[in-house]
Amino acid sequence: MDDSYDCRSIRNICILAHVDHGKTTLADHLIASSGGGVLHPKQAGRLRFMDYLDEEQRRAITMKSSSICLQYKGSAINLIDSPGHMDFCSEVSTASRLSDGGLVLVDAVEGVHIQTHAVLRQAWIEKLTPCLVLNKIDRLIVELKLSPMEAYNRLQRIVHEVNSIVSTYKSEKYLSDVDSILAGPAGEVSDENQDFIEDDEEDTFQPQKGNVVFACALDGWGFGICEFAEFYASKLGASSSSLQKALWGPRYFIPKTKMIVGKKGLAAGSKARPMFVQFVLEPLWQVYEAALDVNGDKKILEKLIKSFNLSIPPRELQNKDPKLVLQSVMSRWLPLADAVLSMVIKHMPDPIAAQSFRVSRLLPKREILDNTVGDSDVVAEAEIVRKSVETCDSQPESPCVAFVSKMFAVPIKMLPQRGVNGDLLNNYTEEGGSGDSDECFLAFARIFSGVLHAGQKVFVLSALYDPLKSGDSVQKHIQEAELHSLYLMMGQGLIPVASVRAGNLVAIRGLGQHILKSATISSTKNCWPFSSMTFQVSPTLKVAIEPSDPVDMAALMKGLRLLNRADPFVEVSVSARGEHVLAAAGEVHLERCIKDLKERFAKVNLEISPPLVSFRETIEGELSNPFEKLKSLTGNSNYIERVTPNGRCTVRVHILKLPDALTKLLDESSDLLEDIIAGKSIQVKTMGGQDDDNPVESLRKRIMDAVESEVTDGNAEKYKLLWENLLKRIWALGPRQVGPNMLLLPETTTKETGPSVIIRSSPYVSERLGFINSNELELEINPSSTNQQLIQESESLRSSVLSGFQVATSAGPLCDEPMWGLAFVIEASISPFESETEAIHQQSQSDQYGVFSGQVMTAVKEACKAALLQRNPRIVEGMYFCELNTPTEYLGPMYAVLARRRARILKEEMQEGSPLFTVHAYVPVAESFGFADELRRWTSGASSALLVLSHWEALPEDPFFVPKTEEEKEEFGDGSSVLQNTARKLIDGVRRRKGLPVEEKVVQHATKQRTLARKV
Ligand SMILES: Nc1nc2c(ncn2[C@@H]2O[C@H](COP(=O)(O)OP(=O)(O)OP(=O)(O)O)[C@@H](O)[C@H]2O)c(=O)[nH]1
Ligand SMILES: [Mg+2]
Repeated sequence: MDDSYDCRSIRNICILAHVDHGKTTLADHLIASSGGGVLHPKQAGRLRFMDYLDEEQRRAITMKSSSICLQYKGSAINLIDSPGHMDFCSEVSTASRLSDGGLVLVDAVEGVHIQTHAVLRQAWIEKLTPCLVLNKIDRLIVELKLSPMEAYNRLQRIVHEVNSIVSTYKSEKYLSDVDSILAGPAGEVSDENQDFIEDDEEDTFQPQKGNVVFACALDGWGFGICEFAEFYASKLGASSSSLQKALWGPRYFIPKTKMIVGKKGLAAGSKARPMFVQFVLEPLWQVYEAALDVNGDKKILEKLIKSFNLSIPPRELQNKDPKLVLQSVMSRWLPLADAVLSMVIKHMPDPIAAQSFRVSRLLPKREILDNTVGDSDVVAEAEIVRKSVETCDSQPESPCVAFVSKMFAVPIKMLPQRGVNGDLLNNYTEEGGSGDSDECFLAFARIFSGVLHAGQKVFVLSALYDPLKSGDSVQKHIQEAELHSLYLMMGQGLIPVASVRAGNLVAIRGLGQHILKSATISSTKNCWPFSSMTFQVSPTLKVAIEPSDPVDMAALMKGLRLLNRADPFVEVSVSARGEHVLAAAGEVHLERCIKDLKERFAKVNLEISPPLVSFRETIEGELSNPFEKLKSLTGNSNYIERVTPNGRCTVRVHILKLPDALTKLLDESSDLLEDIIAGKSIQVKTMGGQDDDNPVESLRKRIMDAVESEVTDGNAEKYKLLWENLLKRIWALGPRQVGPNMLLLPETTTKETGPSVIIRSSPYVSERLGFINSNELELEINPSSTNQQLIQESESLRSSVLSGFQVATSAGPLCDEPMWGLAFVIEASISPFESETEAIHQQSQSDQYGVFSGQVMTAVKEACKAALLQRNPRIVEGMYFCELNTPTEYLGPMYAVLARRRARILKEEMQEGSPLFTVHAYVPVAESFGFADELRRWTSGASSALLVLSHWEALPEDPFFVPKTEEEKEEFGDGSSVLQNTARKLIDGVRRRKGLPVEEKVVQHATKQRTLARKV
């Protein structure tokens, strides 16, 4: 083993940015500068080396993250280029998990965009150390023709905006990226308060500290403030460190006194420009003018070449194309790779420093409160493993731990033909089971501790593995595997290596059968799995797929299996109706998946259904006075009643719409809620760093805030009290235990009528969330009844009530879609048998109506569904937040496209200093398919749109409003006389797709309805 191994000289970094801001172009220059003949400097910026897939080159966007190992001045830099397109945002998660630092790029002309928010957030979540690269500075000069002063203001604004975004993440102010965008442009700064911005010590990105580079990746130049500070130090007679502080912000140079002063030090009416403008931007602008302007003063170039002693071949200087001349001068004067890589080495941590900082995110400390499980040896060893991850221990004898952030498929013929020792390999031999495929699966991984060897036997731990538990339930989360070979990644190229030490990235072959998407690899069983990665969105675009020729079904299924493994984000499932459903992040992603399926994995022709859009069902919100509705919930009227066929159980259901903010909160916190409800955070507590806050407490506070956000009138106090009472009665959430619907217990004061007994439970969820503390909990369940047998029976029926609620909330009455934002108070009371004989008779009854527990479940389900129908049902649809950039002349066609898609415009704004208009809008998911294409067609490709899933929104329309409509009219109505009922159309669409009867409903009285069913 190489003894000169120096972990301190390694940097693991990724490039993150909005789509098209120049990541892959920047990567080209970094690769070219590291030599080794991988990429000739002449091709840098044009080849887009890391976009090696055909589809990436064709579309000119990156679709996956891939890594390359670079050498720079004695350091080894593992660089990961990530995609910026929303559809591939999962690749940003996988890239940032394996990196310690993130180069965040922002296009100086376009400024901060949706994905900029998203990548900053990802970097924050994964505890990366970020540095900023303001790219495409050339566009400010050549395209926008800004003056140096205007350019400075713009750059300063971008830096400020990026800083504000990071600070909102620090303060955890926003739940989602869309929230933070909607909160308004953080960077709105007027000239007067620019002094204020400059001096904020808390800012993450500060050019004067050296973690911001100004660049033009296309032409290969870039610089940080320090490059200029050093150059001017001797000229201005100041130290380079004091210059470095002065070259950004409102600092001015007074030539007479050779003093640097702030704004106050300027004489009144002084025309002095900030030093950054005077000493950095103006010379740049001069060089550009000299080179590109036909009448430009060519002497300036000569002077520059001389004073910086640049060696430029005369052939290049005499080139007829002024752009090429400029490029060869600029890239030698301010070489991009030097500026960026020296910043990386100086400001980004090596693996040892990084892992000690990131360990609280990667492997949170587990505090075992329950001493009855596991034994102390296991705990002690797991702690040793954690320590060695924390210190990035690369000794061969220390435990070996690696994390696989994704699996990727490589055609077998692309694998290296020769092994580490130059021996010829037969690549087709192993991979047990998948020998019939031409694809080989490699794991994209990072070693966090110890040394990984080819041929080593390791344990593969899934995220659910718990070293303290044994038995079958845990066995399925741990597997043994033998690593076949290890490769260093050079973009597409793979170099076989015998072993890899902690702190490095590696591609591993031999885990294809063991890992689906991500996993922890460890040399010991006594290791906790790494915490799961977070993804910005979930795959929402679903289609059903079938082979054109039914004979190919087996090939399709195998193809889907391979695709599911090869793409970290795709979801493959089989629907209740037996269709194979593929869920992708968006249209571009879906298109690539289908192409991969057809050409690589299944190799058969496929039929793709139109997108399957999901909806939610709810009731009309209480617009005017939520308080009144809330009161009625506790009253004795306004309920739906269902009785079991055997007459022994009466179910009464009250329904209430939750405040929107609460629904949103419950929906977005589902992961946390799942842990809390499963009791995880009680047994296993995370410690250290920012995780110190008690998550339960902060969630509880946010729930209260969400509830209070709804009231505006004078009843606030009463309303709050009522809610406090309700929040103490949460028995369960649904569907699937964590959804945004609540099952509330009847009030404790609710009395049984006669000898019957109400099925009650403890308010389990309230208890977990801490709305009710354990001594309050000792409520006497069913105090009034003395019939022990009946009480026992009621206890055994609890799960029936729960399942009834879960089933009802997972498929509502409108079109079998999940319910949304509803609370149900379910009062199910059972009465005793009237006589002994009846009890005996029960056996035969159970034959007639099914078992009693089943009857109760059905009654609860039916009552919940009926309650929804009775109370002004509404359909809820998913909304995309859409950001469009359009040149002014195409505004007309753009608005036309938006109008056809039922879009709601939120903001329209001219981008300062550019001919582009930025429009923010909400577009319903149901209307979004083909949106980007249509927009491109109508605006000749000038307008671009990015969609992010934003929120759920109820259509205000009553789906049953139109009393009698012929179906044709609904479908093809001209919209002149009969108003198109969109809600109804959506519901019928889903019902038809699901094969449910499409009904003509006439609601005459809220409680009475007539149903004319007609099968379509
Ligand atoms: N004018 C100018 N154009 C640039 C600069 N850097 C990149 N570009 C252009 O911007 C476009 C996008 O560049 P890419 O490097 O593919 O962008 P990306 O960020 O990798 O894009 P995705 O990976 O798809 O998110 C290309 O046409 C580049 O030539 C620059 O500094 N100035
Ligand atoms: Mg790219």
